[in-house]
Amino acid sequence: MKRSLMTAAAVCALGLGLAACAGMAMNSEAQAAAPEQAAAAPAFPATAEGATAFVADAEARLAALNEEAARIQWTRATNITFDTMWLESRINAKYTETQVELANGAARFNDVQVPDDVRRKLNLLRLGIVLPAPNRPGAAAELAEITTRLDSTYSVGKFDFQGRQITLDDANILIAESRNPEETKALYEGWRTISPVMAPDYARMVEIANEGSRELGFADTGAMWRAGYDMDPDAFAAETDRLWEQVKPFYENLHCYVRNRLNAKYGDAVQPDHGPIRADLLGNMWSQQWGNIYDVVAPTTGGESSYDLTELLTSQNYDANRMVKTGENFYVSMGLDPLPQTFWERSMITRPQDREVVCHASAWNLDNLEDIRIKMCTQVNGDDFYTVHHELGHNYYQRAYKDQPFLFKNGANDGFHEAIGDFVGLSALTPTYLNQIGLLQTVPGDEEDIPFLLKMALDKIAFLPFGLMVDRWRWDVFSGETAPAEYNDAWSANMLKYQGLVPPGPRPANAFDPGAKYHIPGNTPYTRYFLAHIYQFQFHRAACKQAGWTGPLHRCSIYGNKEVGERFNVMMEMGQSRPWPEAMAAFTGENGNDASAVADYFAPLNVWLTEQNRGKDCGWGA
Ligand code: X8Z
Ligand code: ZN
Repeated sequence: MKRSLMTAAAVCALGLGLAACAGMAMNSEAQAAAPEQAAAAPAFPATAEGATAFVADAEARLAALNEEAARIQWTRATNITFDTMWLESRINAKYTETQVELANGAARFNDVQVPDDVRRKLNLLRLGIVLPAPNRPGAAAELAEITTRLDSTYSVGKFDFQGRQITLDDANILIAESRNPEETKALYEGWRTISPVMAPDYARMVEIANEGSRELGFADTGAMWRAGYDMDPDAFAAETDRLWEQVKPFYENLHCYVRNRLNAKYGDAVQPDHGPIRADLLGNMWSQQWGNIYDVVAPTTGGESSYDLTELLTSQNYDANRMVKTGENFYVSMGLDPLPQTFWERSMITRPQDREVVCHASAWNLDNLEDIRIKMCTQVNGDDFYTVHHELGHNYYQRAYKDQPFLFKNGANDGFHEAIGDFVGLSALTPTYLNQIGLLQTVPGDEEDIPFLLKMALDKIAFLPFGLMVDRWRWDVFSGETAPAEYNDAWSANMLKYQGLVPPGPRPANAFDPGAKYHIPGNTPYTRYFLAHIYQFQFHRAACKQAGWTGPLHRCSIYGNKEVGERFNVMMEMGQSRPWPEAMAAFTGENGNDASAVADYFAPLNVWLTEQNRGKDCGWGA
């Protein structure tokens, strides 16, 4: 959820952001900034009572402004015009100015002894801004104009493909289905023609946000983002390295296997059997999930998969609304309340034909109470079946913590927010569940375990290095390590380093490939998804244990399990009121990040992949 620039309204759109936050002590630079800001703060004495009153006032002001901002943001995201962009820039500038004023005001209480919850809220005021503006006239307005323009430019992007103008939705389907490398190359390169225009705006945005971050006592905006995890920012970065080292051998195994199968299909001229993989051959515009090319890499010996989720959905005439209803039904089966009627009246579930919208899926709470909605350009396919569960996870989390005070209405950390729906999705993709809801006629036997796990790994394991590399690029951009002239080369270097991928051909001199991935122009921090890809397996393993499941984890479904639902809801209701390890412990009994659950889930596949790769030269030498 964002609440920086933006408000707490949407998770995933525009980098909402109280996501960051935590019980960090103020550092000395922040304390030094306090005296000059004190004059701007209202007259709350520097006492415990003064701090409590200051926080109550801040929460009331932010809550009111947040709802107004959310409704304007929704209006712009579901109808992009000159006027809605104008309105959004204006309210976002006002919101950012208020957030910065309050963050600076909070610093007055750095040396005051205050109750724990008040200290946490004072810290959250400072850490909950995704892109702060500096405190000089015009800065917040300039920043807001740029961010609205970047997000809108991405969202209206179209390019020419085989003689017609296509949207990203069209391109996503084509790149998923095409097995012609010339076509996939044209799609990959075509979509990236929408982003060079963004590069100057992006560089300017980095300058302004860094100026704002420094005024709040951070070295740069990336350092501010890393501070939101209830631990020292450097320790957090090291923690992501540690998790990556834990899962990297799985990824290298998968990479090696997929590369060999692509080589067998396309030949050495298109995909050599060594070195990096050509990014456009993986069935996804950003090569972030590879499940769409399951048919190309399916096992040639042993079991075969007897179904394809997209085919099941289309053959049973599912439409977008029915997919969302099906998603809701899963949450209801866990004992959670049905979605309110207003969800159905106010959500945007398919792409409107008469106007420009932000199609990238997001979940919103407009009034911080019950006005929850999703905004998706849903298509009837397996990917969007999963995304529906993902988005509803955000909505169910938002509703669960709605009775918390305003500053605690957020995920335990931003990775939690992304992991709720993914955790539910892990059960919703099991053949057992698909059979229970009548989509699949027969539950396959264990001969289909490897095909199933391979399909899952193509999405979940393939995602991990992408989940890491996006913010590794941004952290370097914000720190100045990567200058604007190096933006694109640094992006390609990260693709190679983390994912072992290369673009299908040389990139043009003016390329700005990062801008062709929503979360860059949308300013949504991305490490949250890397974390979510660990947390969802921790949640799943714990839930299956609670359910008394003793079989393999990939066959476990918690559909219909109200006890698990109740315990899960206890964690969700906590919102951001406590440091995230306490929320993790409340549901799983574990109090840290632990990639061993990923290893447990995929263990049989990893053995199988190791066998398949025997004698092969794995890795890509970068
Ligand atoms: O952006 C999303 C969600 C909305 S929070 C659709 N995801 C990331 C992406 O699409 O890049 C979910 C998986 C990763
Ligand atoms: Zn999400």
